[in-house]
Parts: sequence; C-alpha cells; structure tokens
Amino acid sequence: MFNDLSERLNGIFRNLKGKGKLSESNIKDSLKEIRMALLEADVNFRIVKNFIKEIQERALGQEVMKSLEPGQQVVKIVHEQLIALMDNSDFKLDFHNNKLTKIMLVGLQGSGKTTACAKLANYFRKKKNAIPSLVACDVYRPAAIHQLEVLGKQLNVPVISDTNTKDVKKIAKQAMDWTQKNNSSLMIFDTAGRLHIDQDMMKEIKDLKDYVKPDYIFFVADAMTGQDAVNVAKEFNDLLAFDAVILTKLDGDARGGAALSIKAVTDKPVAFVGMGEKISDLEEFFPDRMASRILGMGDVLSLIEKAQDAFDEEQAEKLAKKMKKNQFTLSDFLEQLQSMKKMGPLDQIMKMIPGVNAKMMEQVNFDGKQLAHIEAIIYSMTIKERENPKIINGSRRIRIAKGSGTSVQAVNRLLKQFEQMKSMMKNMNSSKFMKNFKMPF
Ligand SMILES: Nc1nc2c(ncn2[C@@H]2O[C@H](COP(=O)(O)OP(=O)(O)O)[C@@H](O)[C@H]2O)c(=O)[nH]1
Ligand SMILES: [Mg+2]
Repeated sequence: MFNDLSERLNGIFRNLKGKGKLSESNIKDSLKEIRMALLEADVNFRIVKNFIKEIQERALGQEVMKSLEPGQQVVKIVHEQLIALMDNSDFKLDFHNNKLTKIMLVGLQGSGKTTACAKLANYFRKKKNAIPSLVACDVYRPAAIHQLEVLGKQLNVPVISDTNTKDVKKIAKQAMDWTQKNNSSLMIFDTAGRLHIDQDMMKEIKDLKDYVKPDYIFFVADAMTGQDAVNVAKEFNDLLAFDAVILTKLDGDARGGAALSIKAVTDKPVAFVGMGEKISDLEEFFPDRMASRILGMGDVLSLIEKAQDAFDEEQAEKLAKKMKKNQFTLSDFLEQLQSMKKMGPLDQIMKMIPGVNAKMMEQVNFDGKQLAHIEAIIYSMTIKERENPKIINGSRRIRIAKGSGTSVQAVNRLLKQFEQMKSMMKNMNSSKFMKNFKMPF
C-alpha cells in the first residue's frame, strides 16, 4: 500500500535530515518534490496545492528555521498535516445492541459493497456482540444475491432476499418485517451498483434510502481507482449525503490518491478500510496510523491489535508463565509461530514495523519460506526433543535435517537461536529484553 509515495517521501526527508541547517530554498525545493510525489500518487491537485501551502507556512515560520533539528521538524509537520487531511475524529458510529441500527452500503459495481456487508457483520458481531442480518437489495444480477447468501452462510448470519421481485423497497419491507419478529440489532443493506453513475440507479438508491431511513450510509470506494473514486464519491454525496467511506483494496498497490483526497473533497471521513478479500480483512481507519505508515514510521498500534486478535489470551498467559519459569520449549515456540501466521502474510506484518522499508524487505526476502523451514524442523523433532532440546545430539540432528528437508546447519542455527531467545526471556522483566529481542529468523 502506497509504496511509491512512501519511498518518495522518505527519500526527500532523508535528504532534508542530512542537511542540518536548512535554508529557505532547501525547504522550497523539498516542498516541490513533495508536491510532485503527491500528484504522482494521484492526490487531487487542489488538495495538493492547499496541503503544500499549509506546510510551507509552517515550515518557513519560526517552527522550523530556528529549531535544532529542522529536517526532523519538517517531517513532523508533514505528518501532522497528513493526519489533518484524513481526519475522521468527528465520525462516531453509535451502535448499541438494545436498539436496531440500519446501515446501507452504496457505491459503484465492483467497489466491494457485498464483501463489505459481510465484513461489517463480522466486525460488529466480534467487537460489539451485534446480531446482524443482511438484506440483498442488489436485484439486477442473480449472482449478487447468491454472493451475499454464500457470505451469510459462511458467517452464519441470516440473509433476507427475494429473487421474485425487482422492487427493492418490497425487499426492504420484507426485511424490516422479518426483523420485527426476529432478533437482529444490525441490518446491513447491500445495494446495486453500476459501472458508472446512472440516473436510474441513483434514483432507486435515493428511494430506498427514503424508505429504509438508514442510520448510516457508507459509500464504498475502491482505493485502486484513485481520483475516479473521489469524483464518484462527490456525486453520490451530493445526492445521498452519505455518512462515511469504506475504502477497499488498500492491500493492493493503490497509490494513495483516494485515501488522501476523499475527505477533503467530500467532507466525509473514511471510517473503515478493506485490507483483503477475506471476511476478517476490515479495519477501523486511524488517520494517525495511516500517516505513520505513509511516512514509513511503521504502524505499531495496528500490529499490536493484530497480534492481540490472533493470540488467544489464555494461551498468551500460559506462555508468559512458562517464560518466567524458564520452561519455554520448542513446542511453545511452534505454537507461537502458528499464531503469527494467523496474523497474516509476514511481509504485510513486517511493513507495520517502524524502520522497515521496502529496501529492507527486499533484502530480507520475507516470503515465509524461512518460517516454513523452521516449522518443518520442529515438526521433524520428537515431542521429547521439543520439550528438551539438550538431548538433540549429532545423529538426531542429521535425522531432523533429513526429515525436514533442510540441513544440519539449519538445525544447528535454529537450536542456537532458540537457546539465545530462551536466555533473553529470563531477563524478561528488564527493559533490555525488548531492545534485544529478535525473532530467530
Ligand atoms: N484485495 C481486495 N479485494 C477486495 C476487497 N474488497 C472487495 N474485494 C474484491 O473485489 C471484488 C468485488 O467485490 P464485491 O463485494 O462483489 O463488489 P460490489 O460489486 O461492490 O458488491 C471481489 O472479487 C472481492 O473479493 C479488499 O479490501 N481487498
Ligand atoms: Mg455486490
């Protein structure tokens, strides 16, 4: 996500930070480069103009010129202005399980509405104990209803649909009648989208809105389509006055234009982002974290949340106790690796770590292969060996190397690193631990 923009900005800042004292022309040159980088990332040109103007005012003022580390100071200003650009602090989704909340999703075809319906149902059930139901109001393509039904089944969430009518209000009525009789605290309405804005479609959605009176309308935008998404958002907003945006496909190589312009153009914030095709790939949107990611400062908070989601709390507690007593074994280690895998592809996780940039990723070549080797080695050990690696002598090492399709060197390396890790864990309570902690791959 936003790799090019991130790299460009980092290059500019590296240059600035290397300079020590900054002259007015240094700053102006850098601002020109930032301007180009943003335009190339497909950010709306009016937004870019304004953004640069604001940074220039601050950067050429006392704030930077007189500071001890002017380069650092410019980065700080850009960071703050990026956060302001994506600000969503005004938006709050008020959900309580004791009353019904209706959400309607709108947007062009292929933007990710139907997927987002399922993602939201899953999200609110997990985070707020919501009892969701899905309503299939995309009546033009039979495949669309089927798609929602498949997702509903996967989640075990009821889907209200009617393949015998093209009248979406009729379906909405059936759904609302159903909700009266059944227990549901969250209704999510999927709607039809066309490839382009189309008067008939807009009228149908407007009528449906007036009929359903949703508590929230989310505009679903495909981040890969950049400024097009922003222009379409504006038209939808003029007609429907939606509440917030769900920006999808941020896991791809979107350039950043949509994420950085949509708020300033429509005055509606991004509330959620889609980070993949899976139902669990929905995240709340935090402008400060996004700004940090763009500036290559990493995204530690999202990383921690992901870890918390993936690690079962009970398991984590058990592990902590074992570590304290120095009883951490290779079996525990294997369990940990598997939890890590649940967090998602390793390269995505790595990107959230501050200081890890695209170059480093390339050098390290995190394709998960190393992880697979480590797993294979541990799987080739007997339970006894995993619990007590000291018994792994030369001949056992040869057997394990053969069994795992690796080499004796690889087995040796893992065992050595594991011992190092264990001895570090002993000092868990000292602050040095965190500084020294390195995963052994
Ligand atoms: N990579 C990625 N793909 C997504 C995301 N959201 C949706 N998709 C995919 O985009 C395509 C269109 O999604 P769909 O929900 O059917 O869009 P709709 O026409 O607006 O209902 C599907 O293939 C989805 O799997 C996302 O956040 N990331
Ligand atoms: Mg759909």
